Amino acid sequence: MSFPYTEEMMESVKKVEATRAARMAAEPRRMTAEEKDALLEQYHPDYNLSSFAEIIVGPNKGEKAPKELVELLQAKSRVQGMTLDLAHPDYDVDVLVIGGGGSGASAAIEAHEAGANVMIVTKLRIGDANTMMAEGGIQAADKENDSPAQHYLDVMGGGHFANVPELVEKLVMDGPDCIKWLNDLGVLFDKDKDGNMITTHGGGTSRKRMHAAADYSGAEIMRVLRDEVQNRKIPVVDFTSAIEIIKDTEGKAAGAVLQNMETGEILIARAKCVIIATGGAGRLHYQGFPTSNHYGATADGLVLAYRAGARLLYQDTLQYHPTGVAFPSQIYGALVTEKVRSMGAQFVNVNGEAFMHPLETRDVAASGVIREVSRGNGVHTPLRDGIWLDSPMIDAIHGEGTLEKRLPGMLRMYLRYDIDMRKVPIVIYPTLHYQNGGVRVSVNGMSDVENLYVAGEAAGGVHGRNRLMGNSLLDVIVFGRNAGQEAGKQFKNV
Ligand code: MEZ
Repeated sequence: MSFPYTEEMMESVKKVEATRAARMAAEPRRMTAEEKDALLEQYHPDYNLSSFAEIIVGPNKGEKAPKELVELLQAKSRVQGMTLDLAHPDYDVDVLVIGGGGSGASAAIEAHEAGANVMIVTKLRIGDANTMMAEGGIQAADKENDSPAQHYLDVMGGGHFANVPELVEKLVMDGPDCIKWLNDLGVLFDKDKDGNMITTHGGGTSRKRMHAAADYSGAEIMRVLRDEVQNRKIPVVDFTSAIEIIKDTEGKAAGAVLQNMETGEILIARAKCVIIATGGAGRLHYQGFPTSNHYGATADGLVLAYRAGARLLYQDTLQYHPTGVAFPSQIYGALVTEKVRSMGAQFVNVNGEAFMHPLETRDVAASGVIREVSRGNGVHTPLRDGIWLDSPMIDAIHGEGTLEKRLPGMLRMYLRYDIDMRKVPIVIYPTLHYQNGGVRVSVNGMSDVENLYVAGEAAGGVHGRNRLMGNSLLDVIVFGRNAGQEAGKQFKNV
């Protein structure tokens, strides 16, 4: 196979191969604590929070939210000037779930379980969501050498202790039960020959607690949740966007104004409780970054909740996944799962130097990649300079056939462009991946507006200023279920 790499790139590949050979020849042993410290200093001697803040906030530094979001928040209401007949709604339900991804589906299932009359409304179709695109896995501390307390410390440390502690506690305490719930619903998690779940490390995690279904974990979870919604006959109104939250005379959420995306028709949904589960904002391409997000991730939940009177948290912090595709340009910005690094692939610069530990937290790793490229040590490709991710290392460490078995989606994605990641490294650069903040919620999932719940990426506080790998899928399931259960209880009292 001839790779579409330039001669210059192939020259650099030889240097990466030499680094790999030297690493494989070195006698494997654990590093001492002193060696680890020295290495960390060498990797990011001038790393500190404020230097990273400059990278993430960039030209908007000092503003509370990126300008793209400020514009959306200031946009005039789309229902102004329209006469709406709230007395004769088109839909009348106990619980209205806005959003058809992992958190919306989980919320709907639990509210239905509680006996509520539930409806999902989604501007695309159920499953058209970031959950579907999640690759690497879902974290939960359910192994003997692990504990929710250990998980808690990792999440707080990863989030720079800006996390809301009660939300983190809920996340980690409910984690093991969520894995069981998903497994019982039929998610085909990776298991060994004895039926035990296989778990791996992620950046910033002190234990192997990443549960996966190859490298299409989110798609597998979404498949099962969608089936469950269908089995329960929960109505789904698709291609219909929520454009305003309706509040009653006491200021409580009481439904939503909807708009059919195909016909433009305005519809009224009345509800005793509303759950916003519309995901994040990555598709706004803040600061012109490419994104790993699906095309519906346009901050809808933030805007809906804010206009209804809810508060937003940490709008100045976004997550750049360190490994987005930099080459080939046809898939620029697509996600290269962190699992590639969990399984041993190193970041290597154009000179063949492995300059950073592969399992740094994402904020450190993304800033490390940007810094290395800006120092002129990037791999030159036609679209943008990036960094090698030494994917052939995976088979070198774990044996031939491992990459094919554990990362089939990645392998296929690159083979389409004549790049065999088992044989040559791939070029990466950070891609806009996640909104760390979101709508402020209490531990029962309710926003500052009564009867308005927010779950999943639309809500903020769990991850502080930086999320760890696999905690988004967990957040989506834990807090989606939680909002559904709480709304289910609530509707009985309304
Ligand atoms: O949690 C994530 O964002 C995740 C697991 C992504 C990935 O690298 O696969």
